Amino acid sequence: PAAATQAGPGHGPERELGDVIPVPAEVKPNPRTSFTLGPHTSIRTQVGSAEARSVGRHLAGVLRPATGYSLPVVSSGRGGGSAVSLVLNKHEPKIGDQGYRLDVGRSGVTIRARTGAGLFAGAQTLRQLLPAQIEADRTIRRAWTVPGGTIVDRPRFAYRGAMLDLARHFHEPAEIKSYIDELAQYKINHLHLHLTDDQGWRIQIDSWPKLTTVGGGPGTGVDGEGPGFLTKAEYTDLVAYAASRYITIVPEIDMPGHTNAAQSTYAELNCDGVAPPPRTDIEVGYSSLCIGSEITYRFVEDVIRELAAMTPGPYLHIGGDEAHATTDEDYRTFMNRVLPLVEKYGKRAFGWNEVARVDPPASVVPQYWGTTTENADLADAVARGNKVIMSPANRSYLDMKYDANTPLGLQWAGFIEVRDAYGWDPGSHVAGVGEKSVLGVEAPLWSETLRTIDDIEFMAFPRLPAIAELGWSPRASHDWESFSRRLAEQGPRWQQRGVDFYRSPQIVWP
Ligand code: TNX
Repeated sequence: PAAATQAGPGHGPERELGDVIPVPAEVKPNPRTSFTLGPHTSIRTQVGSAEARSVGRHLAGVLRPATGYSLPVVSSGRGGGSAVSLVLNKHEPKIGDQGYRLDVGRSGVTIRARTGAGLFAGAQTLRQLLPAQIEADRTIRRAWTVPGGTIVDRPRFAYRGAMLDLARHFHEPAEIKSYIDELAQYKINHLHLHLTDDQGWRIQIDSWPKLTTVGGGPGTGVDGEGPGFLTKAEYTDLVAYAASRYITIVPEIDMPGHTNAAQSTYAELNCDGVAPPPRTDIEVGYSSLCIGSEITYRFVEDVIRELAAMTPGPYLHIGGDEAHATTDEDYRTFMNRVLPLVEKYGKRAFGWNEVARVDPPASVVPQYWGTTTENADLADAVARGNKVIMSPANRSYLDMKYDANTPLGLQWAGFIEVRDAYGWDPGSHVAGVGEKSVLGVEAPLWSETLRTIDDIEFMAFPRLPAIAELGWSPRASHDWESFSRRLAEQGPRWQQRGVDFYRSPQIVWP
C-alpha cells in the first residue's frame, strides 16, 4: 500500500531528470533522492546577491500560482528546511558563463552558476522538471515532485536567437513580451527585432519624426493591416523586460534595400528627390537608399546613433539582404561607410549573409539565411575570421509552412516539418563553416502572413524548441527519438499556458 501510493499518479516524479528541452549536457539521475515542494519550501539566495534574488523572485512567480505555496524568497547562508537554493559561485567548474549545476536531493534543490544568466537557465530546467500542471494559473492540489540527481549543463553556442518582424505587421509590446516569456524557457538568449522594411518603420527616431507617424502610421504593413510602432519608452521597456529574462535585444534597421517605408516618407532619401508611393504588397528587392547622396549617410548615422543609444546590448543589425536595386559597387560603397558607423556608436554589426561580399572586418557577424550548404562568400568570411549566425531558411525559418495545408506562412524555402527543423547541424551545415566559427543559431519569424500572437505561436511551436536545442545541447546528444518524446511533453505545458501550437503528426502528443 505505501509503495502503491508512492507509485500512483500524482506522487513520485512524473518526469525523468533530463526530460527537458534543450536536453542538458550531463545528467546523473538518482532515483533515491527526489524532492517534493511543500507549503514550507522557501527560495533561498545568498545574502547580498541582487542577481540571485531577482532570479529567485522570477522563479517564485512561476511556481506560486499552480502550487498555491507562498515560496518566500529569503536571503540566508546555509540552513535546514525545504528549499530551492540559488548559489552564485564564480569558480563553479565545467559550466562556463551561461551554464549551471542543478542538484536535487531529499531536502531541496540547489542551483549553482557563475552568473545570473546561468542561475536563470537552471531555473528554467527546474520548471520543466516539474509536472506540466505547474504551468496552470490556478491552484492544483497534487505532489510537486522533482526527480533526484545532478545535472551539469552549459550551452554549445553562446548565441541562441529568435527574430520577430515588426515591419510587415506590427506586434504590440504585450505580444512581444509574451513571446519573450516563451523564448526564455528554452534558453534562447537573444531576440532580434526586424524594425524596418518596405512596408513599415516601427521605431521612433527623434531626428526623423515622420518615420513612425507616416512610415509606421495608419495603412502601413502588408495589405495596410499592420500599423504601429514602438516609442523609445516602449522599446526601452522591452529591452528591460527581456533583460530580466536574460535575453538581449538585437535591433535591425534594414538597408540599403528594404527601405521603401523611409523613402516614401522622406523624398530627400531618393536619388530623384521624388517619394515613391507607400507599399503594402510583399514584393522584395525594388528599393534602395541613394548611395551617392550625403543625405543618405546623415540619415543612416542619425538612426544608428539614436538606436545605439537606447540599446544596451552589444549588437546592431544593419540588414543588407536582397539589395537587388543597388549595384554591387554601390553596395560595397554603402557598407564601407556604414559598417564603421556602427562601430563608432559602440556596437558590433550584424548583417544578413550578403554583407560577407564586401570583405567586412572580422568583428562583423554575417547571418546565413541561404537554403544551400555551399556559400563561398560565407566560407571566405569565416576564413578571414568572421563569426556567423546560422539561420538557414529551409530549416530555421518559422514563417515557412509546415506542409501544404498550413493556413499561415510562406513556402519559398519549402515546407518545414518539426523533424526538418531539428535535423541539421549548425556546426557543419555550410561547407567551410565549422563549429568554431559559429557564434550561434537563430529562428527568424517573418510576418507577411501573421497578425496575432496566436499566429506567432502557431508557427513557432513546436519548431522553435528544435532550434533552441540545436543551439544549446551538445552535438553528441542529437537524437530525434529522444527529442520528439521530450517535445511531446511540452504540448500540455503550452495548453496550460494558453499557447497555440501546431499538432505535428510527427509527434505522439499525450
Ligand atoms: C526573405 S530572409 C527575406 C525577408 C522575407 C522573408 C520571408 C531575408 C534576409 N529576407 O524579406 O520576409 O524572406 O520568408
